Amino acid sequence: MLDQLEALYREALEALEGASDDEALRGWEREYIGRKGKVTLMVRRVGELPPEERPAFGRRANEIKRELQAAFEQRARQIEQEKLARELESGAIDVTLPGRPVQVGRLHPSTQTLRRIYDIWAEMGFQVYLSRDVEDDETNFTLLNIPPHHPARDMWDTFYTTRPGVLLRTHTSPGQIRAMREFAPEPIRVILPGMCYRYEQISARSEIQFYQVEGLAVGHNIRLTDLIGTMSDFVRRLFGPERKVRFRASYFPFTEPSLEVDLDCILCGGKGCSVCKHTGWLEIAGCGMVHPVVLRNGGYDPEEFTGFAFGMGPERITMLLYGIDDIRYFWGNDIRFLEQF
Ligand code: FA5
Repeated sequence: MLDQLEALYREALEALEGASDDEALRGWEREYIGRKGKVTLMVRRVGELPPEERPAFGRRANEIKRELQAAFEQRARQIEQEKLARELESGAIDVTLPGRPVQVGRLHPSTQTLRRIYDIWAEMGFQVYLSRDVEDDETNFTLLNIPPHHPARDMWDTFYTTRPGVLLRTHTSPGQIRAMREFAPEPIRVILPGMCYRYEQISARSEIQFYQVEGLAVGHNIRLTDLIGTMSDFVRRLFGPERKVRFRASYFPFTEPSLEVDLDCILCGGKGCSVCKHTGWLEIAGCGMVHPVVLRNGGYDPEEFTGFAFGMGPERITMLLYGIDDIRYFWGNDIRFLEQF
């Protein structure tokens, strides 16, 4: 029966050569490899063979089926091209017609904002340092001066993994420790962008995953005025020179003193609207002077070194830049939203 199969295979290949149009091709498909085709029926007869011959027959049958299918597809492409060539020669195809527009992809709005932020900090001498998304409890909290049971841990609702002490970072600040430990005692100036995760109630302003861009400068004689000047400069470079910037006292366990940076509301110009909750100001970043405990945990002597750090949210910044009123659009995968950027 194997011989019969081989003969049928050769016959099928020859017949395929002779098929010169779509109709003949479909006829060939039915006759040989269709559900009731000759090859299919012969393959089904495997049960008539003595058991020891079946595996070899089955293997060869599968090969032949694959090869005939491939030969069929190749012949179909050939016939299509021949048809096209004939149409071109006879002038039935108008090659001067404009082509169909090609759909072009684009960058996600968060990526666009991140790149603007990188460019501005690069102009100010900050390098990008990438830290990890999956962190340990110690680096995410303890080394940042947030020991277990410190009430400040309430500020970050955390996604813990099933492995004790391993979590998804709630902010990019643990990257400060990793960068310091890599570079100490050299002065550093880095930004640390990355995705953060918080087990929060999703709302128009809060997502459970969002980007942050952290910044860290450590060196000699870095003062609070350097932080204020640098942040003001950044805000004006991103939002325009006419913007007003305000600093408010705040609290973060890993900075002392701590500040929050506000921008006069882009939408209402400071008069008060629903976006700025009628205050005329929008918060865009947290910042402060690196706490001596954190400097020491990073490998710097706080008697000799000082530094500043900041953290900002690119999605919130994108919302301000484009007047987007709901953060849920960012990861909702609605192409109508994404196409606008
Ligand atoms: C922090 O996470 C601090 N680590 C920032 C910091 C770094 C302060 C260094 C001082 C020194 P905060 O929780 O405020 O702070 O978050 C910082 C920014 O992340 C916010 O201003 C906001 O833009 C963004 N952000 C925070 N939570 C969310 C959320 N749920 N959805 C979207 N963006 C968020």
